[in-house]
Amino acid sequence: MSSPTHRSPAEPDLALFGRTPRFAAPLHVGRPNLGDRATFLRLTGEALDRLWLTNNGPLVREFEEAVARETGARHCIAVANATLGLLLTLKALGVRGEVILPSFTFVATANVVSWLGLTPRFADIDPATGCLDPDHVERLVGEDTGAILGVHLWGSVCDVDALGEIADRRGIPLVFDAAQAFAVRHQGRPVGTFGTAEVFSFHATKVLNTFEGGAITTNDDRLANTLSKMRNFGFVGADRVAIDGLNAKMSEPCAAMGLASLPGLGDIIAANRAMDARYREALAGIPGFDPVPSPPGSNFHYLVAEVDQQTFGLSRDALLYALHTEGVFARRYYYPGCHRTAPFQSADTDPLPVTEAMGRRILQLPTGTSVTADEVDEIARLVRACHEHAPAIAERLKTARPLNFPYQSLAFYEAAMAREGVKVTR
Ligand code: T4K
Repeated sequence: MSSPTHRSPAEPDLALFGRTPRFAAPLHVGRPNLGDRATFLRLTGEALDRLWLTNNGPLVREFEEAVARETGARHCIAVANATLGLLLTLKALGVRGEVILPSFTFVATANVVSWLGLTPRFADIDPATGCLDPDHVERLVGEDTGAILGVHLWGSVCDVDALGEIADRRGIPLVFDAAQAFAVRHQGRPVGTFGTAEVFSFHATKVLNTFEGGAITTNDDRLANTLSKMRNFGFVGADRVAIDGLNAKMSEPCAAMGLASLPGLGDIIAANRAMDARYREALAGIPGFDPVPSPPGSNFHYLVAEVDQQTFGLSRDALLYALHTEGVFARRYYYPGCHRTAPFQSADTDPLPVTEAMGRRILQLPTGTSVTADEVDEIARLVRACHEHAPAIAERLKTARPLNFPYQSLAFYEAAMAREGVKVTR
């Protein structure tokens, strides 16, 4: 990149052209929302005083009750993370054979299926929601299908009725990966009671976090009972192991973080909603840059947009490159789709045209309580500037080099350039 002193005055006001990046401190997708610090420290201090740090302690039990109340589910089983929650749920349900799931999800959803020795059958998604397309599920479901594993994405909820109908007809469980869907409502009903069971993530990057953590909610008494044993190695007494379990317990400090955050969750969602509206207003009318609508019951945790290369003037990845140079670490959840990742690319997969198209077009802009309204406006101005200077940026990228940023691997850069029709010579 040229240094600011050698900049041509006609060049765009962008870091790619040697200007100072807009954001000195990078903005991320997934900065944690922190709960009330004093409450967290008090609760954690009490756990230390009790010398009771994990193994179904009082804070974990209180957190489980709070999550059950929030979701309306009869049972909540707190776990160490959503990945283990999903693993235990499919295991406890005795799922065999094939599991139908979207490819358009975080790889954890598919990891769980393969770790259980089950066969993933990837189905396409509904372009309106990013969630499983029930018509494709219907075509995939057969004698070997052991379960349907839907994913509620970006604050949208799967077509729970259509999927429920297919699962009921086949007599197979319907499990929802609700990792991103805590406090999301669907037709007025909170996520947590759909299907056979739902699994939330409370990872640091989620709307409510327990550092690492997750929870399974279900109305099925037997399943809940099995799960609570399974997450504790299968123990049913001090030295009696009744079932095949593992260690998926949530610790007391993690539960303390959840308890310190839950009372403020309504405020966080209100702030998310305001940010969502501000983004939409500030981004309005940028050709080829279309924010994906947030459903009314969303937790508004993600701002997702689709980039149409033809109309915007740059590919999604070229835009990401330009944003990253400015300190805006937009992400592309979920590219390239699980079916194109190493562990799953040999799976027997139908064509997934919507998954492929969405994967190439979508990006997420920084959100969360650490992003200010002024920063939202500045990000929107930046996106607009990238559109206005698209030809100059595309030209500039031909000689740009990979950035030394966490998400700017050489492969990322090469893929971005390939979309611009430029082959990178190393
Ligand atoms: N199913 C679905 C649909 C999911 O989305 C997820 C998780 C799961 C299942 C599995 O849930 P868990 O087993 O994790 O409970 C992140 C999260 O690590 C992952 O939990 C999440 N989905 C996924 C959507 O996003 P990465 O690899 O993109 O995370 P990472 O480390 O790059 O963090 C994202 C951004 O957040 C960074 O730009 C920096 C910022 N950050 C992150 C952490 C951890 C912070 O500012 N502070 C932090 O402490 O996967």
